[in-house]
Amino acid sequence: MTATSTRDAAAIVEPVDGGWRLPGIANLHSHAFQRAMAGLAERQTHPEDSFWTWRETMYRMAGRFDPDTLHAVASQLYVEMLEAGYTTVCEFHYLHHAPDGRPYDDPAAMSRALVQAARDTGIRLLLLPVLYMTGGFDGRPLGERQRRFGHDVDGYLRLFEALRAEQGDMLHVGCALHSLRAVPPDAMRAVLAALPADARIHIHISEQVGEVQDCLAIRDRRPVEWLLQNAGVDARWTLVHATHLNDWEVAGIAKSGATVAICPTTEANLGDGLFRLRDFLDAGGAWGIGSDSHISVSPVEELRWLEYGQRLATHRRNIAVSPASSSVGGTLLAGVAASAADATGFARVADADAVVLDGASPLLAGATAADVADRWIFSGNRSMVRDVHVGGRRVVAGGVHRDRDAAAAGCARAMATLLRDF
Ligand code: NGQ
Ligand code: ZN
Repeated sequence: MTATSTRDAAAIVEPVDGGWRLPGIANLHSHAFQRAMAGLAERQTHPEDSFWTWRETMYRMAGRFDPDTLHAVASQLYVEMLEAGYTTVCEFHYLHHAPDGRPYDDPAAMSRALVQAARDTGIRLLLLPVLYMTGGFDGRPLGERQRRFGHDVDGYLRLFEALRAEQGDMLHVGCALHSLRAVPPDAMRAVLAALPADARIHIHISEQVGEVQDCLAIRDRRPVEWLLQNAGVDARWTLVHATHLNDWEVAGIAKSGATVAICPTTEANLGDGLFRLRDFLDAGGAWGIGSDSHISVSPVEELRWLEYGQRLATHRRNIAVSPASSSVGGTLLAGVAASAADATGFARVADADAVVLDGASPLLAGATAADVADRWIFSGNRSMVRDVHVGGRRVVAGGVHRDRDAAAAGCARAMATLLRDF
């Protein structure tokens, strides 16, 4: 375990003038475009609706974006993230090409739309261009609606390097492998070998039982087992979901130093299953949260449901605690703070990225540093976020982002296009 995660959680909550300062929260997993379909996949399309039928709706939405609409939807999303207390976002980006699969004149046009949205709104961005090559473990070619996601290894590395040239204080560029089903083993090895030593690597893994079964059938290993045995997983890696794990895999991820990006609201929405949180904490594993499909944009709700899922499954209370802290909120907040630097590549800058909760909120009346985290996470849905600072700049004041209205207007225009006959 890292030093931060064993520290008393109260130590990362500090009293400031009229409020309480917390570290800025890193959102470890985002597909910005999916914000446009939040609430639009909640009607039955099949008697046995599942992750896979949801994915069909998602592909329909994915097919409608261009750089302008992506910029508009991402800008609104990043405003919402900042107002909720996220100060860094890891964007797992695979809408690379035009809908027919042909690259844009600038092959990085869609990536640049995300970079611009992050710049405009003031959120820190780890951009993760995604390598996506095949439609399944059997190596089948991409389907028609997946074509805009695809690259060969050389084309991918050209995109990666073009984006990497733009890295700066507020923008890092890492590598995402979409999933084991979308990246053949030899391509994975070629890309990993070409990456700079400090590049972060994110991958979707073991989210669905069907994926575990296909991997066992074709690679004779479970997905996490295969990855740990074949990819040199270490602290530069973030494993997204890692829902279905056996004991060996729980211990193996923890020992590797990789971070697990748990996305509780999306995993609930898609019927994925529950992460083995208590076992992973006992193994000393590093973890953080992501809002993924953005059916909720709130670190409070992610952390609350991370804990509530465990309670519902075990019929117990107060699961996420540590030897250093009996506070669930404090343990959760310390957990996300501890993994942020490894997962995002941005070193923690003590005061530059911070969230100030409003000390005047009735829900914080009489609060102490020892109970602020619990009260923030477990007392409802009225936002307590007053100010948010990123890179030393205040981007949210009095709970409102400096460009809230402009972002909402731009998003409304984009949504009118995106939803036409959806
Ligand atoms: C994604 N989302 O890439 O957006 C995926 C769905 C897939 C989640 N896994 C597509 N939650 O996995 O093929
Ligand atoms: Zn995802």
